[in-house]
Amino acid sequence: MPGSADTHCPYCALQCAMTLIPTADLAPASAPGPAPVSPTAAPLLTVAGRDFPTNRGGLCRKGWTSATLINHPGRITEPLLKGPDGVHRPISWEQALATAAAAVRSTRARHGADGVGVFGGGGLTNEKAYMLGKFARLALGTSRIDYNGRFCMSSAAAAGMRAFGVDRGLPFPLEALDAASTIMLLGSNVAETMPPFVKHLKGARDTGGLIVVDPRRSATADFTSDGGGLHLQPLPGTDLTLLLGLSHVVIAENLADAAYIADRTSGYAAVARSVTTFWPERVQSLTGVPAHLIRETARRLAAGITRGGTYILTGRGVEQHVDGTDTATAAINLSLLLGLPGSATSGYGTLTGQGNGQGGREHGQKADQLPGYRKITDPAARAHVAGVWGVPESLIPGPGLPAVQLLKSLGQPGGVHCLFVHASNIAVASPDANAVIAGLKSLDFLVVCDFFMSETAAMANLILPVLQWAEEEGTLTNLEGRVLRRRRALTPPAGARSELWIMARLAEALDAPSTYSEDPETVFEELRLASAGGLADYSGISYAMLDRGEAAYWPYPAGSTGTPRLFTERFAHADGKAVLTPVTPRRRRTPEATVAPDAPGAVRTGAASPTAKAMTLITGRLLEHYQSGAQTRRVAELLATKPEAMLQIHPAAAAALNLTEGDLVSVANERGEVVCRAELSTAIRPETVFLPFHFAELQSANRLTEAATDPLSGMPEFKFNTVWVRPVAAPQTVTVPDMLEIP
Ligand SMILES: Nc1nc2c(c(=O)[nH]1)N[C@H]1C(S)=C(S)[C@@H](COP(=O)(O)OP(=O)(O)OC[C@H]3O[C@@H](n4cnc5c(=O)[nH]c(N)nc54)[C@H](O)[C@@H]3O)O[C@H]1N2
Ligand SMILES: Nc1nc2c(c(=O)[nH]1)N[C@H]1C(S)=C(S)[C@@H](COP(=O)(O)OP(=O)(O)OC[C@H]3O[C@@H](n4cnc5c(=O)[nH]c(N)nc54)[C@H](O)[C@@H]3O)O[C@H]1N2
Ligand code: SF4
Ligand SMILES: [Mo]
Repeated sequence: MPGSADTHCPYCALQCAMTLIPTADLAPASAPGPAPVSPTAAPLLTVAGRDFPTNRGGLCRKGWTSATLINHPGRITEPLLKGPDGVHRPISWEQALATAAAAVRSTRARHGADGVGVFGGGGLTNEKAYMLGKFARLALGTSRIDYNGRFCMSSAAAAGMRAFGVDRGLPFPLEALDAASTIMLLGSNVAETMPPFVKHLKGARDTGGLIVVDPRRSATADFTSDGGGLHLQPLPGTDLTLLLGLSHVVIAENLADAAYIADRTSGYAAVARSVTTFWPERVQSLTGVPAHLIRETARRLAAGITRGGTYILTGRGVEQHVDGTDTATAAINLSLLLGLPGSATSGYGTLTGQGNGQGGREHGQKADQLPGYRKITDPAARAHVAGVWGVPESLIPGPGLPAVQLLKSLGQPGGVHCLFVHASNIAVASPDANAVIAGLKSLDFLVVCDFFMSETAAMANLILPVLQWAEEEGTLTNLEGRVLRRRRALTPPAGARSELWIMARLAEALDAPSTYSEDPETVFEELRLASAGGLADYSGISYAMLDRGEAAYWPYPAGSTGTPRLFTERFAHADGKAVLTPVTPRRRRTPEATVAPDAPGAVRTGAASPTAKAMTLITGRLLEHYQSGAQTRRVAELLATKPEAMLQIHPAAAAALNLTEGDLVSVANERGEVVCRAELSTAIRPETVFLPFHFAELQSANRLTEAATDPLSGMPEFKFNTVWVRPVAAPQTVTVPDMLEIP
């Protein structure tokens, strides 16, 4: 049995370092420090924070309680096949693999190879994400693979590629923030989404240099009151306009770095022209942010550069919009005007979300991508990867469909009819979730790899039980672009299998070309070769050097020492310059303009009720829950603290609806309805309401979100939707399912 292991948290991209100690190895008195784990069964592991530059020994509640999921009573430990009666029953692995292979063959025969689809996840290790891309293209022969990172990092990635020629979320180590005097966070609530990250804001916070842009006074925005920082509270979806206003002031007040712009960028003239009409008073009228705060922000950003450094960071609040790429581009343009990217003490970055949100977007689970962040349409990239795989280049399919389009194609003519899902709970996390659920129901066959009965797994014809983080070896790439080792502390349950094993066995059953190792280190060695020469080059990284504790920031070509800080000399475009691209806001809808209360189907129940109020819905996260909640809703301690979704609403809006704290509300639009309790708070703008997306069924925020997408990135609109809010009379309509009771 493996012993204690130095590894990293199973959840977010901060990848806090932790040590896992098998409980059996611990004498009762020797537990190192407090590990407030409250299990439903006796825990098999004790979690201890471990010192590391990003988390400095700290973990959030999710990390501390993560081990309770290892031997959770709801853990799936045998393959399950759904019978004609809709009941899942255990079958052997031999039967499971034969059933999956037969489903693939039958769909292929009826609909062609593109009738089979794969949906991956940014939580998968580099090895699994790499193998999933290869498995889809060679073993299934399909182009139809994409993943949940499309909902997460795609807009920031597209903007980074356009401006810098490369997409690494933070092009500098996180510790660089410590010395900065000025940090602007746009649409990011790190106090709840990466609590140990907050340590790195301390310097800026203490000196009044923290600037937070969020329509809510989030826990992070609250920090700005400490030392005289700024909280800008724009109307949701108006960040692009606000950023143009900031660039306008930077140029108008001669705060731009002219020498840097001349040496290191192209496209200045067009960008300067594009911001001329965005003077602060006009921007105030469009965004709701006072003109004097816009001027003050621009001045502070510029002044901070020589006082320790200025950083501009974006999160999902500005990126998860149909204009998310342009908004991220506007943030990059502002940074470039100020001369931040590539400076030794200042910078621009985006905060990657999922555990392997960075590495998971580099090695081929994206619809248009081959390993090493290569384009699948690039003949040289195809030839290189075909060489590594030992197959003719013609066997590699072309680009597939981005996630939202892939999900829209489920069960449609020419679409996907048999789907494999790895590491995503799409029935809860996708925009317009009711439509996605209908699509999943219309499939010929759904295979879900998971260790819990997620809402998506519950719909599957076949569930294949996989390993949890503490049971597997591999690598993940954190939000800094640093490659980390995940290490095994426990022997997995007898019936669970690694995804590498599953893909290897299925490839065999499908007579696939090339090789599919089930050993993570062997797969990593292949990934190194496949990534060599690409943008995300891992060829100089090995398990051995990671195990010696060496820091590995990509690009890390063989023979180099890696790249902690990017752009110090040049950007990744051919001429070495960063590209300034002019962007302009497209007209946005107002709540009142979109859905009339009496429009057919506008609101499922009580649409024409005089008490219904049109409001803007934004969605996001709570500290206690992770993503679709498939994991954290099963942690007793977390569920006890946040057992249900609550609609955050301003007291003035609530008063107009005759709502008081804890009242039931219906939140609805033409796509669906959520019923939950109201939480009155002056932290939110009066025309806006907020819902977390961690809950399912009648509390699933994605029943309301729109599947419209950003034309450049494919990002859906998660953070600007129109809803009708009204009180609900009958309290018994809301029951919170007790996840711990679910088998
Ligand atoms: N507790 C917890 N932590 C997590 C996760 C989790 O599910 N739970 N998930 C991880 C992942 S995958 C990700 S991607 C990250 C996400 O981390 P964040 O980006 O910090 O998370 P969100 O809560 O989605 O959005 C951040 C803020 O954006 C604001 N916002 C909404 N609309 C707008 C807008 O139009 N403009 C502006 N300026 N702000 C807006 C919201 O009010 C919210 O406070 O978190 C990671 N960490
Ligand atoms: N309304 C709204 N919707 C959103 C967002 C939002 O802000 N608002 N944010 C979006 C963002 S940023 C993201 S990242 C997505 C995330 O949403 P999802 O893609 O649903 O992410 P998770 O809930 O983490 O789902 C992971 C599933 O995979 C399982 N799992 C974990 N590790 C593994 C593994 O190694 N292998 C396998 N096979 N399974 C594993 C878990 O048990 C869980 O069921 O949600 C998006 N949806
Ligand atoms: S901040 Fe993220 S990585 Fe750190 S303990 Fe919490 S969930 Fe885990
Ligand atoms: Mo994410």
